[in-house]
Amino acid sequence: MGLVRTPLRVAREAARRWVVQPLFRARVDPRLGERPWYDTPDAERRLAELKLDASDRARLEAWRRDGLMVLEGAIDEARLEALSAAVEAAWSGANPRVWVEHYTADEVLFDPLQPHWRSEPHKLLDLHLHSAAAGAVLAAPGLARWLHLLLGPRVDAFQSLVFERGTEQAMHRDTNFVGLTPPWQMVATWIALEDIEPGSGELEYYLGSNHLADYRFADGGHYLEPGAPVPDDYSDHWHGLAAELGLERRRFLPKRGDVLIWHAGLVHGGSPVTVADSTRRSLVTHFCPRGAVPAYAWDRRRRLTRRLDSGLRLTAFPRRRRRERLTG
Ligand SMILES: O=C(O)CCC(=O)C(=O)O
Repeated sequence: MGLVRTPLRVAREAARRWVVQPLFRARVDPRLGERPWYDTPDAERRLAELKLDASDRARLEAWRRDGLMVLEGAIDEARLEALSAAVEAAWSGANPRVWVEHYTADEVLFDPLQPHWRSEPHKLLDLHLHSAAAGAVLAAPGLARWLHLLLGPRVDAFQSLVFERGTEQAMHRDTNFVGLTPPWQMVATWIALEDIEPGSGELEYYLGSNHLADYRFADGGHYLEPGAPVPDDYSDHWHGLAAELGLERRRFLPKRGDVLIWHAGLVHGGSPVTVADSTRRSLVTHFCPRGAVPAYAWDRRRRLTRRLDSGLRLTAFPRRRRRERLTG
C-alpha cells in the first residue's frame, strides 16, 4: 500500500528537506582540494618542503607512481595481540556494539553480531570505533606518521572491516563505492593480523592503476549508491585498461604487523581462495582528512566519534538493520 501524501506529511517532508537537512549538513572544508596534494601539479614543491630523508622520499615517489606503499612491521606485537583479543571478545558476544555484514544466497545483511556467523562469510564492521585496541593499532606511530604525511595533521578513520577469510571481491576502485566528498581525499590500509599465505585469497592489485581513467555508471557519475546493482562490465573495465597499458597484477603476502596503504584510485580486490579453510586475518580501514565528509555523515548529528591523541579521530555511523540484494 502506498503512503498517502496528506498535507501534514507534505509539510513534514518539506521541513526536513529545506530546514532540518541544511541546518545539520556537514560541510566540506573548502581548503580541501578535489585531489590530495600528492596528485596535484604542486606535489614536487610540497615534497621538497617535507624535507624527508632519501628512503622516505623514494617511498612517496613510489606512492605517487604506483598508488601504494608497504610499511613492514609497522604495528608492534603488543598492539596486534590486544586487537586479536578484542576480535575474540567480539565473537564471544562481549561487545554488543559490534555489527556484522553477512550473506544469504542473494542478499547482504547488516545485523548486530551473533557468534554463529563466524564460521560463515562475513565482515566485522567498524571495530576501530568500538574497540580501544583497534584504535590503538591505527595510532601505531609507524602507521600514523604516514597517514599524516599523506592526509595532513587531522585525520579521520571513517570505516573499517575485520576479515577472517578471503573475500574474492572483484577488482574495483574504492571511489566508486565508498561515499566521500571529495572522493579522492581518501586512503585505505590493509593491516595483516597474521602471516598471509598464498592461496588464502590474498589482496591483489594493479600497480599504477591509480592513474587509470575512471568507470562511468549509467547516470554518468563515478559513484554507485550502496545496494545498487554493479554493472556486468564493471570489473572488465579495469582488466581491459590494465591489459592495454600492461599494468602488473600483484598479490600482497605480508607478515603479521605489515601494512599496505593504498591510494583512493588503486584498483584492487581479493584473489581466489585456492587453499580450503585458510584464514587471512586483516583489518582494513578507510581514512580521510578532517573536513572531507563521508556519505553517511551528511547529518553531523548522526556521526559517532572517538578522538585519539595523535590527530587521529575515529568515526562511524550508527548502524540500522538492513538487507540489500547481492550483486556482482
Ligand atoms: O581484502 C580484500 O580481499 C579486499 C578488501 C577491499 O577490497 C576493500 O575493503 O575495499
